[in-house]
Amino acid sequence: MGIRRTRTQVGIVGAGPAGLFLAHLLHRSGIEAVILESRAREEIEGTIRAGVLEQWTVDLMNAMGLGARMMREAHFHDGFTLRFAGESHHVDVRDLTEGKRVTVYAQHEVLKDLLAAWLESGGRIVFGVRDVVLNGIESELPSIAFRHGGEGGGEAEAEELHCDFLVGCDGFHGPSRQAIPAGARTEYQKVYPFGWLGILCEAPPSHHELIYARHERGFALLSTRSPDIQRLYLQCDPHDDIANWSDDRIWAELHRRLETAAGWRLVEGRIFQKNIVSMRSFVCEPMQHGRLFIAGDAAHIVPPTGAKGLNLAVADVLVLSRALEGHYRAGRRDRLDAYGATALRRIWKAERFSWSMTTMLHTNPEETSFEQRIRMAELDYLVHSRAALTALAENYVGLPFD
Ligand code: RFL
Ligand code: PHB
Repeated sequence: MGIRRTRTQVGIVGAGPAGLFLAHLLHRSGIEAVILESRAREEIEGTIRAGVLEQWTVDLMNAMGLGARMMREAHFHDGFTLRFAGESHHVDVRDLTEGKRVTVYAQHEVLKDLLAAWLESGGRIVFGVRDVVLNGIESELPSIAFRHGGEGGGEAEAEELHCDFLVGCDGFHGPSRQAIPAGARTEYQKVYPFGWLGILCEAPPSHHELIYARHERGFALLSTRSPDIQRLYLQCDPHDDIANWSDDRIWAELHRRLETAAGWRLVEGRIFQKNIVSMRSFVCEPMQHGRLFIAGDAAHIVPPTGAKGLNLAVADVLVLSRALEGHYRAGRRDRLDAYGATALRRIWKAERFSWSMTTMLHTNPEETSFEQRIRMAELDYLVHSRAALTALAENYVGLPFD
């Protein structure tokens, strides 16, 4: 069978937050985009990842007309709790940032809303693509070759999507970043010697806001998903096998790390999902090569302690959509040329914040006892200084765009 040749203005690889927000932003500006996604829709909508949205991400979803379900079902918190040395300290984010709030709305719920709206608007998305190859990125005529279909025994179809521009929104393991020649990119990386064990359980909330806890046995985080489902994390060995973690062991560890001198109690419930993720900080520079741009986790990774990854992916594509708009509406190339440099200024600040939250709140077997004392002093200073708390809150809800 021959190759089917199709055409669009912007070809997007990946239907995560970066790819879907970009497609919608372009559509609003009258720019045509096609999304190619390797997974099935059900898999995307069932993958549990991020939970916290920055205030401007919420505002953007509303401005795009995509926020109705979020406004009904999300949890809006005025702040969060920092817990260490058996004591709780409330960080009043709303007060410290002149009214901004912490929104807890799961990433897969955001994706469900964006996918439904994309299909409803008649947008094209191909699920289950394979053998994706980016061609001609240094030329004026780039294209994406891929195969799709054939699952039910039918014949797989080979297609070549010709585009003006290609955008790699295919996450950390996708092929787009690798399409930038190795000699043309620099990768900055830090791998942490710990990971997070995450659980979902059937339980009512133990607290009305998130709790980030530092304990000598390691970090723990209490988050939420719904009035009946809670999300919790605990620091563990990134190479540990989840089979080593019985439900009893997980609860014992969470109780120890989250308990307070004042007798606060964690509510238990049936655990129905558990997994271990490793943690890294990573940035690839530049974020463009010829007619290829990369965005979101394809270009950078943050450890989840600062709740920045999804928000940063959306920030990248907001910058990129404005640059593409400048190109199509006014024939301007300058904003496209500046895309990476503009996005990287925000990215490095989020990298700094995520790294600092991570090092402050985790116990690191590679740190000396001197450094551990410094971490405690850092926390003690933070919760007693309005200036330091303001800086924390400002970063947590999302820095302003400049
Ligand atoms: P994604 O979400 O990884 O999406 C990439 C998509 O590309 C597809 N793909 C391909 N498609 C076609 N062809 C190929 N060859 C392809 N290869 C891959 C994939 O199937 C996928 O659908 O990247 P994107 O869009 O850049 O979004 C990034 C975010 O998903 C990520 O940064 C966040 O989940 C990080 N994160 C958090 N971010 C926050 O803002 N707030 C949080 O509270 C938060 N908590 C978290 C997190 C990440 C976590 N994990 C699991 C690492 C908590 C955790 C535990
Ligand atoms: C989550 O609810 O999944 C979550 C919340 C806060 C974080 C990371 C993840 O910092």
